[in-house]
Amino acid sequence: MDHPRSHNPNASHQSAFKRERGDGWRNHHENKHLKPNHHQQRQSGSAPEPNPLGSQSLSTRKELYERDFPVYKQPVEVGSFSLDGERRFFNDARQMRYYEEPERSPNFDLRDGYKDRFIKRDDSVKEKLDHILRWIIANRTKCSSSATTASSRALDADFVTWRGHLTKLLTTPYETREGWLLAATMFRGTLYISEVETEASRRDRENRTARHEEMMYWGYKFEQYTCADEVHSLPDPSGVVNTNEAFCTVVQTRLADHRLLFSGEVDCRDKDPNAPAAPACYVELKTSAEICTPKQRSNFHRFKLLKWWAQSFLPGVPRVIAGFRDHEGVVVSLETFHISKISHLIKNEFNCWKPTVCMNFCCDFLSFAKHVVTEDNPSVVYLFTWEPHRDVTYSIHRDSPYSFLPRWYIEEMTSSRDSHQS
Ligand code: 0WD
Ligand code: CA
Repeated sequence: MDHPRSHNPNASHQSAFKRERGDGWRNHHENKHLKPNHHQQRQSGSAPEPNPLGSQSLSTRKELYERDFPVYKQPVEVGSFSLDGERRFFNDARQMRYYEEPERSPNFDLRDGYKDRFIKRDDSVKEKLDHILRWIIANRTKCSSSATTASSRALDADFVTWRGHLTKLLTTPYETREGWLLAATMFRGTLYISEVETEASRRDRENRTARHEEMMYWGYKFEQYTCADEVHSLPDPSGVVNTNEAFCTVVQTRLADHRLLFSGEVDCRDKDPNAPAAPACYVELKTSAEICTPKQRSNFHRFKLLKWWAQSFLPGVPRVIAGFRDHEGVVVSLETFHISKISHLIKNEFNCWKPTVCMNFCCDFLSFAKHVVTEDNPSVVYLFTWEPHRDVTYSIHRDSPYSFLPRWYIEEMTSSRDSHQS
């Protein structure tokens, strides 16, 4: 095992960088995580520009992030939206579903309906941040900064993104298989982060086996067995599974000094009207292969629980209900995992993941992004690239196909800001 370089585990710094009030991001060379590196250039519609600060990168070595848990404010739900069976946006909770506790040994057949009652979302369509942006426009007053005259900031957030993108950041120090590409653009003082599909992930998507395609359906079928459309109705497993439909929560929170506004898809809520307010009433549903050997249990703890924890911890969803299924897609048992207890559950696992490493890495990546992304311009994209066993690097792309903030969003945000100020 290698040792951390000059890492002081007692240091209580909350960010990879030293920030001097009013001076923006300085002294970044003092930071051990940021190091000179060969600047990775990527192809785009135009030639990438040289990085003005010289070549820099961010280490993903987990040893560097084993410090005190950073401040993570309790996430607050500021709104929600729905996508219908044709993927149309609605600024309401019409797609909310209610969890119905199944009986002890349910025997759900997850293969039922795959051939004849399944409408699959077209996952070659890249929606980027569009649904979140639609929600922002419909809810300007909820997320606008009050100090509009002093700054050009339009939103009360440093970052706007999908929860799923943050999940990828949280798990990066432990990921050994799949890299990522995250595009970042600054517009009116807020950084928007949107994923770009990697070549490897596109290849995987285009070459899925029939078995894999079918297994992707199983998770949605499990939702249909356990969720009702109305608070007083029951689940209807005879219906059609349509994966265009979604209910998404929008939450606001803060990680150290990063104010975050993000959205995540929520499976269902507790049907008890006295359940705590959202997001505490939400339930995440998962399916997983049944665990028969100590090796399978260890892998489940080391890999799957990391992803489950990261995904639900971020928006403050307190529990995951897992359906364990056999090889034929029949659910044989159910288990509830409380997010706040997962870190205790894994403590006996040798060399296991640590929540603090996940959160500190995410925090330092966001600091790195704030430091790198300097030009406030929706046609400039800073593309952050990561491959396992490498550092995070970036390249800059002007007027390229990576640009992702739609014209309708820029125009709406610009005109309503001007009308507020005049
Ligand atoms: O187009 C894209 N590249 C992306 C679109 C990337 C990531 C997300 N999205 C958006 C979609 O608009 C969707 O409504 O995903 C939304 C959900 O966002 P999220 O909550 O931030 O994503 P994540 O936490 O990764 O996944 C949550 C659930 C998944 O449930 P499980 O239990 O399997 O984790 O959202 C579904 C899936 O049911 N999901 C997606 N739905 C639509 N498009 C996608 C996706 N790309 N990925 C996961
Ligand atoms: Ca789920």
